Amino acid sequence: MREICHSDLRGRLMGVRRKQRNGILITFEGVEGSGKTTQLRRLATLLRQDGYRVVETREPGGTVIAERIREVLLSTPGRHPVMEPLTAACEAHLILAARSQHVTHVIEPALQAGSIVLCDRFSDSTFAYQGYGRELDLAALQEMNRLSTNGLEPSLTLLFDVPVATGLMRRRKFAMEQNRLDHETHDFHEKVRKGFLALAARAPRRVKKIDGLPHPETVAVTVAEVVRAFLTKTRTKRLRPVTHTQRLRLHRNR
Ligand code: ATM
Repeated sequence: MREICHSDLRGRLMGVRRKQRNGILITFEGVEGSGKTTQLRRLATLLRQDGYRVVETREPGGTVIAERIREVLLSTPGRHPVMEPLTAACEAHLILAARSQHVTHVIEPALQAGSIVLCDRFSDSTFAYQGYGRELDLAALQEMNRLSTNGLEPSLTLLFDVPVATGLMRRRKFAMEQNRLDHETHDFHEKVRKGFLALAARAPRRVKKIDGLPHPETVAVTVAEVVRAFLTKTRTKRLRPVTHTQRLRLHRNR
């Protein structure tokens, strides 16, 4: 109880006001090549068929400014020979700056409108990549992250776990999509994977670990089971279903 009062007071001191959120934020996490993006798209289709309003988004990115920050963060030095190396602290600040834009302009409004927001990476990626991978201070990252998210945390996180070697091999098949972080060492990606697993162990109710090795069809079945069970158990009444007319319109626009 004292803990809650303390953080609430700190929130007010930082100018953070708690907002009424009707929707649900579900985040997709994992090392590169874990298959999370494919699964996010499939789940979005499924949930829309179930009648939910769904917003698909990603980090870093999701707004015009955040997408510009993404370009800076992920461009490989080879493409910009005069670009100086990005420091770990600069990388963290850029990611958190992009998150602030994304939370304020996309995620919060969607949650207030009663949507299910499916986000490809969120705070856990910062703790895994910048905390465990780059070895920046985790407590400092958590504090800074709170400022960017206004205290918003996912209701459910799906962590797609694959061995690093498998993930990187899958990524290399799509050489055009290689980004600056893909060129990090195997050891770096191992630290990131360990970070994700440690975060999952610390928050077992929120983070559901899913084996990312089987065929995507098989993984999708597991994802659907986990998410439907979660939605049945939680605040589905607060989610605003899409009306029949809206559904027809959405269908036509696709
Ligand atoms: P995707 O390839 O999943 O879109 O992610 C882009 C990169 O952003 C990913 N790099 N690799 N390889 C991880 C990185 N990233 C962070 O380092 N910290 C973060 O907080 C986020 C959201 C992404």
